[in-house]
Amino acid sequence: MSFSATKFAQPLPLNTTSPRSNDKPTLLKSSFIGSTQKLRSVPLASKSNHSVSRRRSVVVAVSDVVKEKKRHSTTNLLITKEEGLVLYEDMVLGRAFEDMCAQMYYRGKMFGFVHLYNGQEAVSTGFIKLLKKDDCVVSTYRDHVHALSKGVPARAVMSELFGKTTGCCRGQGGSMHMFSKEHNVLGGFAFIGEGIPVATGAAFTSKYRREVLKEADCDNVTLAFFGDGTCNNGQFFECLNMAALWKLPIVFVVENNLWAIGMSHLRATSDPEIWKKGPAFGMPGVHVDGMDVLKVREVAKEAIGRARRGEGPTLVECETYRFRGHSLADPDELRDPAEKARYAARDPITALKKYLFENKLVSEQDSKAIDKKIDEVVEDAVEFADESPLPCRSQLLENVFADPKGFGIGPDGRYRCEDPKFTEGTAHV
Ligand SMILES: Cc1ncc(C[n+]2csc(CCOP(=O)(O)OP(=O)(O)O)c2C)c(N)n1
Ligand SMILES: [Mg+2]
Repeated sequence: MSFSATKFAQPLPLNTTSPRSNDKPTLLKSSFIGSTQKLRSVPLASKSNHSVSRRRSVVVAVSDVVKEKKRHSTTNLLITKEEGLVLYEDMVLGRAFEDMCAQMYYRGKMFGFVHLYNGQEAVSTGFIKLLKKDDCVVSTYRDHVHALSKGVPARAVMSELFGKTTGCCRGQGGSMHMFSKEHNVLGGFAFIGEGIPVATGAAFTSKYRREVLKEADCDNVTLAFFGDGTCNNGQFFECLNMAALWKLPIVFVVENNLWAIGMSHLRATSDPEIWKKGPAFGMPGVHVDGMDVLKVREVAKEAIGRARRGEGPTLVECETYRFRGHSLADPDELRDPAEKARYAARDPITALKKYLFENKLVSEQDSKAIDKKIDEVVEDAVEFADESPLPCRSQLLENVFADPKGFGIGPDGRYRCEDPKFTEGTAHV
């Protein structure tokens, strides 16, 4: 099975023409992202057009990928018990960790903006749990759970949020800047789209090592996670172009949660079906139900496999939803309660649990044991973070490139911050 096989149908007609003034937009009935709004589209180009058929060959409907997999499977199951337990544990960790963050934030333990991932767990788990240690992950400001899925310990993530020296960035990054060289988490990024070129560069590094430096065993893959709002940013298009041009081992994972802060995706984007932008650059574009970890995982397997085999990048649009406001400072009053309720009913953790129980892969006892273990992990992370020391004041000057006032490393090799003017007019440190 491959994304490039022509037998897979596309979910909606591929829009290959630009709107002409006399072309009346047509309304396409679509269940796209569960919205009640209808998508606007333009008339299709002629079917005989060569480039249209070439592009169509790289577009896949995920439901067909999953059906195909089921057809070839003797057990009809998409996962083993062991795999099911790993997925469930990772998703429960993500949810419990974020719920605890909310509590700690409101108790004043964290500073700055904190963006939670509740509702989107199937995307992080479905993709990242398939990675090898040397593979890279690049995230956004909604990054705690990506870091956890990639193996950064809960203690290190919580301490980072508390601004403590034991955090994965020694307390200097905070919520939006999770980074771990050891785990190849190349950062959370506060500016939207900023991580995409970093991820493209990481993928370029893998290819360079394999093809130029002749490191034959270097088959590392990079996953770039970002949101729907970010797909209207130029860096997204520039990187799709470079990745396709150089056949880089990267997967662009769009977490389409329908909203960019308070801006609806359908209002902000000329063509809201983001997956279509892959074929426009000559790479497969896939749309998947991001509330279903098993579907995400099937698509992720194929996309990561393609990248690892040197077949190039894939764009995957995961239809998902965030269960909380944009950040913990957002009262979340803009979104329609009915929309929220509709997605709450599709909670990805509840859905996985149902699948595991119905197929007798996991017992209620197994799942309760995992819930208890995760509660302990999260409690322990909070205690650890709370008891950890704050960084010393001089740490502020570390990793600062420019040193216009003569601060920084002194002749004795130590950091200097003794000038009293340093803190004048700024926060007390
Ligand atoms: C370059 C840049 N422009 C604007 C912002 C302000 N901003 C912060 S979050 C956000 C919305 C992003 O939405 P989306 O990509 O859908 O991600 P989500 O928050 O839904 O995960 C914007 C515009 C920013 N952080 N960076
Ligand atoms: Mg969004």
